Amino acid sequence: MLTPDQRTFYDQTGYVHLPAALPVDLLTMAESVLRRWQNGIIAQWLEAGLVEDAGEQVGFSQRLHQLWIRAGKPRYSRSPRRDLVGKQMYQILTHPVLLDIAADLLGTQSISVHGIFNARPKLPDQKWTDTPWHQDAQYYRDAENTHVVSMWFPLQRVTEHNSCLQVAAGHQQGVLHEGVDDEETGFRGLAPEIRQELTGTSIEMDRRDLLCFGQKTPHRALPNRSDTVRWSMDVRYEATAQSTESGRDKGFVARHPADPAAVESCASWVARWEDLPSGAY
Ligand SMILES: O=C(O)CCC(=O)C(=O)O
Repeated sequence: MLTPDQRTFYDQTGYVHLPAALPVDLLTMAESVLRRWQNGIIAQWLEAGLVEDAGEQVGFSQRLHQLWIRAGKPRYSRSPRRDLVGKQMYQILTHPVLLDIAADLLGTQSISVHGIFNARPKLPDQKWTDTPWHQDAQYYRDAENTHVVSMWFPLQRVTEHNSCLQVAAGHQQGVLHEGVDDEETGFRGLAPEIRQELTGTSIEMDRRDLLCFGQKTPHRALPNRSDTVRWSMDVRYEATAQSTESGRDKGFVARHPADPAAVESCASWVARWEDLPSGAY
């Protein structure tokens, strides 16, 4: 739960960094989901003959990087979503700590998971994974005037050297720009002339820290200049009563004290992804 000062800071700036907010079990589950995703990617490289072995002896902070270099630096899904779906991802999305923080920020106990969540396996020397300045509402315009809180957490310490996020405070009035496709990365983002006006604050974070920001808060990731993987996850929540169409599409009601039967089960949610092929967004 947030302190009154943290809550005021979020309201005034559009973001709040919560040190040591996450329990160890949540990070352990996130790592397990990401290891499963990583095994799938490396299995594809093995099958395509790009690597000779799966490098299972290499540690989690290095393995994707080392195998990616050996494989000739192929492109892979930079924001996997469908391939994270399963029981553990459901447990992460419905973790009581995340739901309590969401309830605090959204001002309601009836919380829906927004259907856009991601992992970001970011390596050095990969311009195409460098997320440019954007507002999340540029990706779901129906939330321009509906509070959707994004929550971002790293699986290791992040600094300006290994791709921490930067946020620009005090821009919650509206969507600053409908969005352009960034020339270098293809990510949708703010137009260059708007980016120039933003003052970025680097949010350096430890494992177990959480960064929360609103759907209109401009943010970006700095490049990863380390020689290790920068692992992170981002998840989103909205008030069930005001849930958006884009949020409901692959999202679900996660907490509803007045009507517990409205909460969607893991099996029902997972079934809604079954028609999407592996690798789909
Ligand atoms: O992790 C990143 O590189 C970008 C994250 C982001 O932009 C988001 O969570 O909205």
